[in-house]
Amino acid sequence: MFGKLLSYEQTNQIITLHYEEQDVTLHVLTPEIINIFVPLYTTEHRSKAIEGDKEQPTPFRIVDSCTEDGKKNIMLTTSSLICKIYDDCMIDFYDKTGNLLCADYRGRRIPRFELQESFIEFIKQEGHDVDMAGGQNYPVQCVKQLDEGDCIYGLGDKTGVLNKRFYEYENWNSDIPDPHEDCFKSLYKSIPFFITLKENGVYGIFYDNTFKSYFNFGKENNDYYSFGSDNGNLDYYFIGGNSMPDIVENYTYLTGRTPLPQKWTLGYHQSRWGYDSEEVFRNVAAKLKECRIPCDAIHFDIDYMERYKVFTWDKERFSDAKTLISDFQKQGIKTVTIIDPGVKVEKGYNMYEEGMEKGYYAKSPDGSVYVNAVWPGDAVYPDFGNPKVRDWWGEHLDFYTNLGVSGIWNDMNEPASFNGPLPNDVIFTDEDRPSTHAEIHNVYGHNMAKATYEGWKKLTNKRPFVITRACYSGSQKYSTAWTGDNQSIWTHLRMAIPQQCNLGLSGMAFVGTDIGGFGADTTPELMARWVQIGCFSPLFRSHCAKGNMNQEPWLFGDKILDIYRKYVELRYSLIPYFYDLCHECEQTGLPVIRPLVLHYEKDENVRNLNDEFLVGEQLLVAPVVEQGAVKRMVYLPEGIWYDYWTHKEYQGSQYYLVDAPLDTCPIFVKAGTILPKAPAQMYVGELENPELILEVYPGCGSYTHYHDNGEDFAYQNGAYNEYLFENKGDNNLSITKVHAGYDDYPDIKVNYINC
Ligand code: MIG
Repeated sequence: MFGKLLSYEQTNQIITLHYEEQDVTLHVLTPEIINIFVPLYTTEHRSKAIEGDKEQPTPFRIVDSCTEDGKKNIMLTTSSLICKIYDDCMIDFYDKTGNLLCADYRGRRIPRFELQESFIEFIKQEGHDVDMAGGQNYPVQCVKQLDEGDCIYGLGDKTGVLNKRFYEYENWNSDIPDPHEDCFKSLYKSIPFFITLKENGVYGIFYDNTFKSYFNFGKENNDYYSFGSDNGNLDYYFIGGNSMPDIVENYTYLTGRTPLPQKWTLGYHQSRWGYDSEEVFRNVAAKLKECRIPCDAIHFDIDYMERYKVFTWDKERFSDAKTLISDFQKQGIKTVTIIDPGVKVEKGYNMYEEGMEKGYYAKSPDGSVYVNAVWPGDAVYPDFGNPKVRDWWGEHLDFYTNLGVSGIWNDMNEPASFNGPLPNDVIFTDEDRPSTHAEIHNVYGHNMAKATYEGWKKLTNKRPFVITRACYSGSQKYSTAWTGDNQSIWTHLRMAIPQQCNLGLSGMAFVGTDIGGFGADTTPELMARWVQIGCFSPLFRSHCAKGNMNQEPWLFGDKILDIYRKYVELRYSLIPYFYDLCHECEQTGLPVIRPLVLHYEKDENVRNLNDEFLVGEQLLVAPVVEQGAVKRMVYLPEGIWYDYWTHKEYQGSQYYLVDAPLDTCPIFVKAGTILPKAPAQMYVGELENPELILEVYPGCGSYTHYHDNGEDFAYQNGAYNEYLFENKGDNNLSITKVHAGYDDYPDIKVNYINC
């Protein structure tokens, strides 16, 4: 398809390769990021994920050379990468020492097996799903070599295990209420970014294509992996770096980082689909207080609306939403409301009428407004790819800000539809040109979240709190996310760990799962174990489905309530640490919840570790994810670790069998840790200016702590404090204020943990 490499031209940092059949451009963005662009669909990138110019002045050299058999090739060298370019657009990447990182696959593709058409038809009769394990060719495609030990991470919210090697996935945002199984190819999110960890090196690839895409990580054949799409450009970024954190940092440099959230968003959130009247909501809030469960937010699912019409509030079931919301505020509870994209077709309904008049809804190819159905019945789809539609939607959010709502939860934005899928040719806008559902589908949620974030920011001037179900690469700039409709089953508790870890590696740092499980009925034990994982998710929310058993923490007896409270309180005590991690994330893109492999990539024992995770670098959590288990095996990586509860010392690089009765989630603290904590509160901000408590563990280490008003953007103009704590061991801690711009703590208490 490309033919021989004839010549090349260089314009600044862009190299155009002239092949016999096709031009290809290489763009050196930084010493570690190189874009490969084959304009199969448009001449420009038109990225939704990358905003602004990411090119940094980068010196590099190009030399012509020849392969052994006399074929022309060229070699491009930056300070970190070497890139060799051959005929047929074969491009290989090496690190600066000449160690091969990633080579295009030259061999013939050999699927693991092939079945005859007749046999496929035959076994389908019983309902078997015939999975050919790849072997397909897509109009846009890239095939790269795999080495024996390569592990692959990332790709957003996909089901299954942490390491995606040997699995196959698709990016097509899908609303799937059925139990999410390991073999599912897609879920709600499309994040075409993955990290390949090799025995000797690491790299990332961000494949910026919004069409339906396919990833086969060696399932088809152990010697290669492939990614491709139904349409669009072959447009990918090769991302180098010295370590996995470098790759994440570079990827989030490109696609953006999760901005610092308001502090209260790190508190506990109570939700349930089915809370449907003022009385029910007031009771939930009262019960939380009565049971002494700290809480910062209650979520209002679709039942607050008048017949599921977005931007309305039912007046019969809620006498006065404004008073309810302000009463909650007084108790320290914020209101978060759901907003779906589908707008009810109804004469006289302002959102419908206005949007129709302005031409803001997606259209069928014949020019009529496209109608499908969601909760409100017949509904139309706002065309969020049009900047005017985003502004319009954003302005209307004043309906919510005027009532005192504090955050918006965007659901159903894959977009979901009840009357069959939206046809691929439904017309949407891509910024300044018409586009199709086929191209826009995977960024529909992204654009909705962007509209929500930007509108909310204008209206409130506070850091917007947005939650989205569907997203694309780069959505982390606008929104947090939850993992959608999980179920109250143990496999989904287990899945919560790799899923959140991979989302974090894929740039989505502020995520969480529905605690207790959304669909199906939970059990007391599952509830207790879920909160022990959930309290470490940035988005710490209990939620469940209408039609399933209620799962408020007080419904399972005192023992479970006490356990639940213990972990909510643990979370509240750790909010300064979580807030620091959010600050770090805004700087570096490193997530809050991290797989161990992120910091211990050389350690083979953690490359496939699915049931432990790190919170930042200091805490290691090894929750129980098996029904009935009261002990579990824990692997601790190199160094010395301390049991958070008992302070028992452990030597790392070893497996241990540890006790984990129902009220205990094994947590380990790295030696030398300085853990910033807050005094107990029923909600963030209950104490006006709480002291800071530092728990100092044996060993040496340093830690930077960040502090600001937790609300607005003043910190961007310097209104924050930063402290450097240095643990010199032997109960000797020094505190230096390295940036002064905000109120001092009334006190910084130092608690030496003597183990
Ligand atoms: O079709 O708004 O994932 O969290 O409670 C169900 C009702 C629609 C799906 C979301 C879930 C939410 C529910 N929604």
